[in-house]
Amino acid sequence: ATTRPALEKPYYVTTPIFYVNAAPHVGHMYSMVLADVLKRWQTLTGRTALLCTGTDEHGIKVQRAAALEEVPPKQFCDDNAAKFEHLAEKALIDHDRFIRTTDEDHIAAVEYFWFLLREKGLIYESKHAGWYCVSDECFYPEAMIEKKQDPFTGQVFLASTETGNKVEWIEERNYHFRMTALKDKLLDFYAKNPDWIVPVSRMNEVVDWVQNHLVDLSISRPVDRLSWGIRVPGDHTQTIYVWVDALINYLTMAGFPNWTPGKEQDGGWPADVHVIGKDILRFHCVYWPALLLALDLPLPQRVLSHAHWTMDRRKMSKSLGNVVNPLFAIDRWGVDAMRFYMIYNGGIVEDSDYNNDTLLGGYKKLLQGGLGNLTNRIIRSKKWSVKEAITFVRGRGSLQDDVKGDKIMSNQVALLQSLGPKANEEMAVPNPSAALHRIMEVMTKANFLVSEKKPWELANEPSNPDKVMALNYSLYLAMETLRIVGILLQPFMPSKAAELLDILGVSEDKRTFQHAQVGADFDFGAPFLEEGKSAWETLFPPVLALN
Ligand code: ME8
Repeated sequence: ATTRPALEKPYYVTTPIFYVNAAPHVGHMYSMVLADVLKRWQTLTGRTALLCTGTDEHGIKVQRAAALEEVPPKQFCDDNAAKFEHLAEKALIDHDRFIRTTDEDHIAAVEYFWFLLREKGLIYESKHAGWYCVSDECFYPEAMIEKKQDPFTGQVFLASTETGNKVEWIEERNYHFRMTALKDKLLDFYAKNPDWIVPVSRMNEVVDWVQNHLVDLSISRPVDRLSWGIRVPGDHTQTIYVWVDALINYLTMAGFPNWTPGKEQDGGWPADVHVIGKDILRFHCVYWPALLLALDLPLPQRVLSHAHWTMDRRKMSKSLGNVVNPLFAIDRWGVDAMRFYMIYNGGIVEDSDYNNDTLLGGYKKLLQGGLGNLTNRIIRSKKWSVKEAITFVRGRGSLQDDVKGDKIMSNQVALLQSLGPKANEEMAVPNPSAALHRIMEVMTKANFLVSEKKPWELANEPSNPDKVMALNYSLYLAMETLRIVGILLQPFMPSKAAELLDILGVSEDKRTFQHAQVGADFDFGAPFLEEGKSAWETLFPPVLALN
């Protein structure tokens, strides 16, 4: 990392900005944690990285939610944005900005973006009639509308076939973005960048939409319908469509309109990854690139479109109310265990059902019984000194040769040597879940190694040189595993990984990706203890099962 050019563009990752019509749930936390893990991984490798999260505050949905509570919209937004910001803090999201679409610089960026679109002749005024869904904040074509019946009231209503949310018929004059003019450019871009969307399977949906459903986009609403939004520059009878407003947040963070191509190292645009849920794929993979292409701005490098958390197999959503409060979950399980669960079990391709038993099972097996147990077994024993084992191995300087004849040990060395590079490849996809699974597998193997080698028996024969060798090497490999795994877990479980590295006595400046290699550090092994303490706290204490 030290060899990177000084002016390299910072890595820039984003989350969606969330509607403030209701409080956050674990689905929102999932996007935040995914983005955070990506950012922290880059930081670990020595790259400057930026993360932006925030709230989407304009639009009919928020306007109505505020009216329902009889609170002025700005105050309603302040109250709810604070909840998302609080979640970001509690979830240890290392964000560089919490952006709000009511921020002044964002409003200026949106107005300027509009101005440029108009300059290019890509905005025109016309009558618009169609089915609008307030919940999804978008129009749906006739072919995507169906009749539905409310199971409680029996009332029949028209809804989107895609989301099941209610639509209403709207006829009005408004401004349109000539998106159809970008059709060929979009299709050409997709063809040239088949891995732009992760998972790749989602690309088909996007291409299909552009090929078969692309129409010009209605990008404003009359003020008497939508007053809570940014006014159209030069026409204050119209308000800018909330999705156009919202998407531009990614550029605001990068300094637009002061940001221009060539200033990549300043603001970070183009984003390296937009983390989104699959529910907003079309907005990010059709509308957003169309808007950027319209202004000849570079497109984001990649879109990570993750699957959903469900409750009893139904999408967790604010409108259904079947949500888990992430703050309660963090209080109950601890933030690191919660982050671990979300990444380890959360889906990118397939939805995951949120389940406390699964969470608790993983905690017990992998964290308490796996990582915590390995730490205890090796570090707490009075039968040996891990520091001495490390010094012993360092003195011999022939790790590869010494373990050559031992399958379990040489396997562990090989696994440790490839762990960093392989996890790095998976993070580049990005597939944090795969990286985390791999890290945990290597940890599990070390527990197996300890069970097989039985250092507690080897320690009984200090005069047998073979046993002494085996004792020192098994302790060393267990310690190396903990050290390397501890370093690589930092992006996933920032506070527990730091605790683990403290217990191992790994100094602060030796916790980088470059140190996650066999033999990169021989100076660790004596725990850093808080003043006045003679032993460290258990890394993963038992948690009560409340079920
Ligand atoms: O769509 N599982 O905001 P939103 C996983 N303001 N992730 C989930 C989820 C679930 N059950 N439910 C929500 C908006 N999410 C717009 C975005 S961006 C320029 C504007 C996450 O509050 C997921 O990331 O409805 C999803 O895409 C996002 O929250 C939708 O949040």
